[in-house]
Amino acid sequence: MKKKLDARSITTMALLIAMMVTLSRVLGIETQFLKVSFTFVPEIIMGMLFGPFWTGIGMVVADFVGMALLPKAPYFIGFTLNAFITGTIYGFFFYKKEITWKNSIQSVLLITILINLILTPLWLSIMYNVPLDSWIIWAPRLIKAVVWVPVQSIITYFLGTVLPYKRWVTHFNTH
Ligand code: FOL
Repeated sequence: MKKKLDARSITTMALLIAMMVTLSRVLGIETQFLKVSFTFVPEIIMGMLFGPFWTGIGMVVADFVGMALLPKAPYFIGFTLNAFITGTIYGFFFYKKEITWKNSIQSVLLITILINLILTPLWLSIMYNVPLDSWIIWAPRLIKAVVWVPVQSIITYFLGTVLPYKRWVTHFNTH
């Protein structure tokens, strides 16, 4: 069920969106063919608090704001679609749920396969007009995937142990 956003939710969303933009476009590593950052942290928090639909929307807004303020490449709509799908996945796995090893690893694997190893190679190939079997698409991406699946799974799991998310869920439902 889609709930309407109240003032408090909009403020929290705005803060998380600002964190996404900063982590991905200021503190992240970006080359023409690969991005590495910790922007998944506010994305997962948004997923826990607001669910699939609003997290998808929030990540699309973060993509627009990031591209408007700190563009490092021409805009391409495929990455906006990635943002929406990724937000939907985090919401699906973490909305009002406890973070366990199982859902941490499952969410990371699904995003790595669907977004990082299927859709993004397709968008990069279209955007830069390089063949889909080019090493420039795959070499850095496969190395990142091997390192990043364990790194992101571990950080996600520990996020669940440090965040007072049960308190948040009641806050956001009762106010
Ligand atoms: N267009 C839009 N709309 N947003 C962007 O961020 C964007 N960025 C570029 C070009 N057009 C854009 C710059 N090039 C990746 C790498 C380079 C790149 C765009 C995307 C990439 O590897 N993206 C993966 C991983 C993202 C992550 O883990 O943060 C992806 O799933 O999108």
